[in-house]
Amino acid sequence: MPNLNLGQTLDHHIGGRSHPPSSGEYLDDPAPATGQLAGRIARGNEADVEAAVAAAQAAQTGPWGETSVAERADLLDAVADAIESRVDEWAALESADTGKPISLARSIDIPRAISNFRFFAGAIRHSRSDMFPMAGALNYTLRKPVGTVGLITPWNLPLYLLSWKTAPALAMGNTIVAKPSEVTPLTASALAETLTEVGLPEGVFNLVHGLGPEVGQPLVAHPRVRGISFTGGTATGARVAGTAAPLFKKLSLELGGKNASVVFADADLEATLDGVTRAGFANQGQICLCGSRILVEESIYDEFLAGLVKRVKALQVGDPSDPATQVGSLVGQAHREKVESYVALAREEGGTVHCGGERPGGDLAAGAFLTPAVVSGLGQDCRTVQEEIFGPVVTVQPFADEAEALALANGVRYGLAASVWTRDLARAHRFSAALDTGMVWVNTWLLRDLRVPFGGVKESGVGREGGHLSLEFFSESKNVCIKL
Ligand code: TXE
Repeated sequence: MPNLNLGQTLDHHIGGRSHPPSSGEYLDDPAPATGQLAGRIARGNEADVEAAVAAAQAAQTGPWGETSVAERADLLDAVADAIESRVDEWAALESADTGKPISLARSIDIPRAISNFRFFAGAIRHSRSDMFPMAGALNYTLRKPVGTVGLITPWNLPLYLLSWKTAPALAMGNTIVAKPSEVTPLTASALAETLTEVGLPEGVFNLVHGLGPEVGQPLVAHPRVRGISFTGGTATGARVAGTAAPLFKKLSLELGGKNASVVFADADLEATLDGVTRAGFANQGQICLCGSRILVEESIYDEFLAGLVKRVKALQVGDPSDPATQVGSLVGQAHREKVESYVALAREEGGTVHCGGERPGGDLAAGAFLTPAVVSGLGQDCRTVQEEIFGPVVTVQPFADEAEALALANGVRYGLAASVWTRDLARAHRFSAALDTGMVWVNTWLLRDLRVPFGGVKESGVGREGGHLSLEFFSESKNVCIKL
């Protein structure tokens, strides 16, 4: 059984077993809510990446290459069962490593990781392939694994996002070198152990811990890694793309967002206030999909702003391990400082901070906590409105009509998601179609079906994950034409 305790020293996982770092060095992994050590991780380097890629390459040509769809689907189900049998322990580990409320890890992160494995097991069991008859010949399409793929994941939803890539990559028969965020590495190691335990052949899933430039970069640059699936910041994504593109790798980039929640005067006010508050502050605002720009129709602006501030002040900031906590710690001290700098910037830019942006004292003083902030009075060109803060800070802006709402919503360099709040059905359709984003929610937020396309436009990324799109990304289609 994987060790789900805090305070471990974690090596890489290469070739089905624990693999100490060739540097002999380890990195501290602090628990953000307490400042105490959550664990220590191997400090990987290029030699470790080389060892992991070699193990993955060897596995690709071994028995794994011969597994049937049914066998791979059963393995994915077995992973789901193994995680499900200890949900509370996985959730406690994730919560301690990230600072997120245990209620969130228990209701979203871990159940979603389980669903990711079950979903892709089902997806391949029911998958079909194309056949194109033509005059005197028949074409059919085979889907082959890409080969060894690199999965690079961030700190905000560690197991959720790693499983979202691992499950389809395994489903299609690839071998993996995973590089989780050095800030939140614990559940990735537990996943590696679980995969080995349920019978995944050695070398199929390899994990190299460490820093982005020391592990992520050589992984992206490795010529035998044929695909890279990356979720993280836009600046890092640009570096990843710059390295991978000349090597002609398959590349999926899920990057940042600065998403609008657009509130029309005809919306159901109470339900909208609840939904928009959740969209702004779930996971301390550290979700790429968070609605951090709230646009409100002028006629209800004052009433809406007052209702929002009231709700945000009532959010319970506290110890993430307390089930009643709604807002936990940010992921670390450095990130908190970055978010605080944006609260200061908002004031410099002439904004009004109605609540939040402060460090709570008492029992929370040692952690990276920040009270949730609502800012108004900023113009569209302000950096606070334009740049991704990735923390518990929302801006509120009024708009006069639909045209202005659209201009504000689309007027940023990101284009990941948006939510639209209205009871006018025609407007909901019209406005959703006009938004320059990869995803739109109407009268809801983060309602996810694993079959739907997930991803963004503009600087929010390239490519889509989800359902058959993930299966297509992690496979190469090959056409066979037979003359009859
Ligand atoms: O992301 P990074 P960070 C955004 C958010 C946040 C910012 C920075 O704005 O404030 O990104 O967060 C690895 N080659 N998002 O620093 O650095 C790194 O080790 C290859 C949005 O965590 O992009 C980690 O495993 N890999 C996002 C992963 O890339 C490299 C969620 C992401 O780290 C690398 C998190 C390199 N040169 C942050 N440098 C979302 N869209 O969900 C780093 N890495």
